[in-house]
Amino acid sequence: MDNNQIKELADYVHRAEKEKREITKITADLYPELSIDEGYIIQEELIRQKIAEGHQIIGPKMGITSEAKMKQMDVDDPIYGYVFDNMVVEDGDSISISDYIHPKVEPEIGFILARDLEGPNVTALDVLRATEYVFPAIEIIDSRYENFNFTLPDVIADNTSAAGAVFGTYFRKPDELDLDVVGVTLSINGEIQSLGAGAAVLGNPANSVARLANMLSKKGEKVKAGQPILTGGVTAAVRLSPGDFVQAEYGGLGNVSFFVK
Ligand code: 0L1
Ligand code: MG
Repeated sequence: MDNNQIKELADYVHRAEKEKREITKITADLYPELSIDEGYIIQEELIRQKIAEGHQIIGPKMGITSEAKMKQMDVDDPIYGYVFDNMVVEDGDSISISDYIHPKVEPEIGFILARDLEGPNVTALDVLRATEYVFPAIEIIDSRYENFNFTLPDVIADNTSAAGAVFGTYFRKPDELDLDVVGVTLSINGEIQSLGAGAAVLGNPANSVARLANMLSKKGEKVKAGQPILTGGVTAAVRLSPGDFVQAEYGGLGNVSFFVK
């Protein structure tokens, strides 16, 4: 893949995001041989384009972190992308469905580190020792591809479907909770739509941060202190509709909610 192709494919996904328009996945016919490494090269170009347009990275996010999703996509590794400043939704605020294509939500456990973590060989214990706070969050995912139909390299190129993040404000030290048994319910208009526990995220969300540090180390990068990190969906994602009141309730880690107009 040459530089022109990288730019064209990043632009293809970026324009779909800006125009809130579904596109056919890259591997359908534009570039069927797209590899995982090339997916990340396109993601990096997409990130460069966003930064050039004045947007800022808020923090990293992990995706495909449940056994079920990994099996479904036949992969051994989770994937990562980035939440940008224009994706952040205040807890309790409203979003407009017209700002998205076909959004879904998933409750996640967030981390903020007190110090940078650099792989390889970072463990969950290293993560817990380096963690300042954990907090509740909801991620809004909105694949730019038709019907969320993609291969792993496609979704990596599309910044792992990142579209929104609602960061809760209930902060806890990691030793105040057993993160693997923190229960979460995701309700829409008061009815539970999906539920799970922290262990759904690679056994423990701290493992997700460790995997992120180890994957980033291959590019000479690290997980930075102070950035909110989304560790991956604790439950299955649920599709949004106008009029929805979305609430994630966590055992011992507070609530996060927002409205859909
Ligand atoms: O955050 C996630 O787990 C989403 C990763 C991409 C897969 C999807 O869009 O369903
Ligand atoms: Mg997610």
